[in-house]
Amino acid sequence: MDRRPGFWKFMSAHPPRPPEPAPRISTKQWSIDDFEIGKPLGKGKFGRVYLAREIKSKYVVALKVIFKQQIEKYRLHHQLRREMEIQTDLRHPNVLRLFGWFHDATRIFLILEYAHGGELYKELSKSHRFSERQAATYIASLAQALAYCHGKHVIHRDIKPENLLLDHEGRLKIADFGWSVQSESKRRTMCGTLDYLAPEMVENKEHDYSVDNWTLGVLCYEFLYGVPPFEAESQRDTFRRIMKVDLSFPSKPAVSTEAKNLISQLLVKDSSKRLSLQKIMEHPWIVQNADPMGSCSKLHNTNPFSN
Ligand code: AK3
Repeated sequence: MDRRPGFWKFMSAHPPRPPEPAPRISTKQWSIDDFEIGKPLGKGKFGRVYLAREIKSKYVVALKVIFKQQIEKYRLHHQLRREMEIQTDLRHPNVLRLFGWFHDATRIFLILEYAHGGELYKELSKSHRFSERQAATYIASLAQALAYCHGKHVIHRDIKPENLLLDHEGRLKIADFGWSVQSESKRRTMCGTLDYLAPEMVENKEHDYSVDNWTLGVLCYEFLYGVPPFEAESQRDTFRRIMKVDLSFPSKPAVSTEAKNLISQLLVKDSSKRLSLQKIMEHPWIVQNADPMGSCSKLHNTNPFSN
């Protein structure tokens, strides 16, 4: 019970207030002087990411620094602008927030939600592979985030472990919408790893939302086996393996039949026959293994009464 004087008078005079809106950081003109810069969090494409704190509010963020020279060299202005426009509109617990951006003479700064758990990719290389519970929880979180994005006509197109972050409770956040598009598909030029790309993407054909569903199959496989399914010595061989959907399940590590069933229904050449995001969330392997709270880190199980 609130005992502040005038509280009840206040309550009866006003209808219940709507929930507090998310901080509208993006409306202000920010500059580097508004932030204290902390430790580097990572080295990404075209720049570094730092832990930072907005001085006035003490709000902790991640600040990505991108060099304008690099953007100019690779002619990526439009792509970067598109990322900022797309991501500013996305609000989902499993999508890393982009709060705003600013620039100086040489650099562009992205003000991003800070993911305390860091890169999922590091967790994966540390433990080599995830438990079925962990894998199912991540796939369920990804399916929910992608369902939200697809509902807003956004295709991410670059889902891979390096672009997945974890928050302080081990919940997955999709990051880096640098390759994403809104509604109608656009062709892309190739660079970097092919491992996570669907056949229609490696062939540079028309593609739609279901490229992200394919990638969920690749990730699910990698989470459970520790290596992506079409890995090969050369890019050419990976290309061939993707085109043939040359999929095999090694006998070890032992993976449940249900998990293999889900993977097989996602790594399907005909994009219209891939399991929908809704069906992924209803799949028995997900239903039986995924933590509905979306976190399954060891960090999270600190309650002395659990178990
Ligand atoms: C914790 N790490 C697009 C282009 C060129 C938050 C760059 C943590 C982190 C964290 C981008 C990004 C990113 C999110 C994750 C940053 F379009 N969005 S990077 C590592 N640890 N917490 N964030 N890392 C383009 F021109 F091609 C260059 C981008 N975009 O980098 N976006």
